[in-house]
This record gives sequence, structure tokens and C-alpha cells, in this order.
Amino acid sequence: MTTIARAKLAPFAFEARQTALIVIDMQRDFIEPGGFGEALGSDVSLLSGLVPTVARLLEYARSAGWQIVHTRESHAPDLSDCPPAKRLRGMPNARIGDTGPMRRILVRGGPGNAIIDTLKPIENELVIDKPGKGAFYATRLGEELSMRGITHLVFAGVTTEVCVQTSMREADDRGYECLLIEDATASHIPAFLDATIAMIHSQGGIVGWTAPLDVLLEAA
Ligand code: TIU
Repeated sequence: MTTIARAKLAPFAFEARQTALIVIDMQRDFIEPGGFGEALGSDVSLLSGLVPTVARLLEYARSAGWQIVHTRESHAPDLSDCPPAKRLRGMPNARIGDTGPMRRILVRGGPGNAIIDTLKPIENELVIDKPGKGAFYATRLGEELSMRGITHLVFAGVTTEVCVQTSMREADDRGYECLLIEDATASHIPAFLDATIAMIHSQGGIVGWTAPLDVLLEAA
């Protein structure tokens, strides 16, 4: 059992073999220019500084024997899993399924949809393609975690207030104990990162715990 005594709002205790690291959407479509992030009008340069911290977290989680899960926000080439309410967000000439500098935006199998090289999945790691913001909606993630006896989830990735927070809330509703690594997540709007962390702490830690990476590493 490992206990992060300095997690907020309270100590976070977990067993490595029941813990999964969920790395949300560290894809070229969000981190690099020319993808979905930019199509939504966001400054993607605010996300690239995050990569070394996620890489350190991933390295630690692999060495500790946690289950590793990578998600990709992605859609089928025929967009049958992309409702108009989602497709019509963003700029009119750069929507999901349109062709951009990294080929079709947010379409499964394209170069822009791939996880960035530095964080590439390795053998025995799960890759979950998700058509929504949350990692549980319309995916097999819940079944994969329950088959492995996972009870504790540690979250990282982008963007904090959209796919990371939605996934953490979905996980909380499903009974997982959830920890967000504060400096292993980023937003195009820095104030939203701070607001998300504050929301997690509010009401007695309403949807889980948070801690910076160094606090996790010193406890381990
Ligand atoms: N819009 C935005 O900030 N994010 C997304 O649409 N997807 C994820 O957060 N992955």
C-alpha cells in the first residue's frame, strides 16, 4: 500500500496492482498545430510544455507496475459516431472529419489522431478510442478495468476542464477512487486548470483528490 500523505484534500492510499494511470488524449490533434485543438480556436502551444511531466509520470507508473491506459478522442471515418451537436463546434472550415495539415481532423487511424511519439503506448498498455469527452462513454474502458480488478485511477492529459475532468467525474460516479496529477494536465485556458483543481477540492473533495507529480513520487 502506498499513501500520498500530502494529497489534497486528504491522504490518498492505493495498491499498485489495483491502480491504473489514465493518460487522456495526448494526441497530435491536441498538442500540435493543425489538429482539433487549433480548429476550436485554441493556442496549442500552451499544451506542449506538459509533455515532459506526463513522460515522467508514465515512466514511474510503468516501473511501479500500474496498468497503463491511453485514450484517444477519435471518430470513425464515416463520422457515424459524431453527432452534429459535436461536429458543428469550432471553425466552419476545420471541423471534425475535414482535411487539415495532419489529414482528417480527429478521425481514427490518421496521423493527427496518433498519440505523440514521446508518450507512445507499449506492449500490454490499453488504448481506448473514445467518441466523447469522457473515457467511459461508448467505450469498453469500464469492462477492461473491472476485468483487471482496478479500483484506483490516476489521471493526466488534456484538456483539464474538458476530457480530463469529464472522465474523472464519470469514474467517480462508477465508484473509482480518483487522483488528478496537477502538473500532468493542461488547458488552453490556464485559469480553467486552476478552476478545475479548485472544483475537485470543493465540498470535501467532491470528485476525488489532486497532487503534484513530485508529491506522488516522494510518497512512492
Ligand atoms: N475542447 C477541448 O478543450 N478539448 C476537447 O475537445 N477534447 C479533450 O479535452 N481531449
